Amino acid sequence: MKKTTQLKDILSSPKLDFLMEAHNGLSAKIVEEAGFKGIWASGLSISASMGLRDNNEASPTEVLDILEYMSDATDIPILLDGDTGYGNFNNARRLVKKLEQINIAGVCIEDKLFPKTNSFINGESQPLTTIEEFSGKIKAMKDTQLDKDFMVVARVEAFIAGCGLKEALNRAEAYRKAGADAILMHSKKSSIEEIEMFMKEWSGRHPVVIVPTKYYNTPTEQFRKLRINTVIWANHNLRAVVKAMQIISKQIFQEESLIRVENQIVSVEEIFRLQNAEELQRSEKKYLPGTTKKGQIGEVGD
Ligand code: SPV
Ligand code: MG
Repeated sequence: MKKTTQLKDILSSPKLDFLMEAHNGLSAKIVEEAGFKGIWASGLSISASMGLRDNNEASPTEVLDILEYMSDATDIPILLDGDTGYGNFNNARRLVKKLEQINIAGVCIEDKLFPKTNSFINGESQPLTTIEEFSGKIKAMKDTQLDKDFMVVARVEAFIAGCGLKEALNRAEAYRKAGADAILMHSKKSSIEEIEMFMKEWSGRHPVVIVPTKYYNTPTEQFRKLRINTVIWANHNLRAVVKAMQIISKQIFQEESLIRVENQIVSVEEIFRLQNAEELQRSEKKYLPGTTKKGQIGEVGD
């Protein structure tokens, strides 16, 4: 099945599904191997892994380069966190064109201003764009896609900006009418109360995606009860890897030795496996006969 169709199934099926964050080719592969049906290419994680802030400091081209590695490394669909679409409708529709070329299944855009700020920073200064401007952007993106199953998800930042339920509902409805394939309703509350209020009023009129980073204490069963379609675990691989690297760097620095470290980390062979090094060895036998003798190019593990 095409990646776009797979993502469409994830987003629109009434059964709760999950997207897991990845930020490069390796983490994308790890997400796929863990069993997830789809990947969230997080703006926060991709920018952080570049050593940049989540303020559109990375150019669209730089993000597209990372996405291409992620797409090539995996067979499951990727939903890009496309921030605001990197500008107005014109930038956003060009983004769709480029994403389709590298087999990215969909993009989520948020109704803020370019350059964006991460939703969990400076809550008071998260200016929203107008409903009209954002609706035009969604329409332009949907009109541009060549594959009918390419997904455009509209992210409502009304709660993040401190606007109430009425504004959140108005915006979600306008974006649904503009052609968005799903609504991502974001909240930075530590409880699910805003999402719960929204879901009650929304009453299943279009698929809903949530990002429970701040209300992580909510049992998943509650998401099912509220009839949420998709949950994004948005930044947990980045945070896991930061913790692991901080611990190991500190330990090696302090101990000036690898003796106690080796059994805390994966083997070099595991890295080769993730890189599919074995495939290259097999291909060399087929395409470069007589050149895989010990000591020559193509030997893995020496
Ligand atoms: C991201 O992962 O970059 C997101 C989700 O946009 S959040 O950071 O939770 O707003
Ligand atoms: Mg983001």
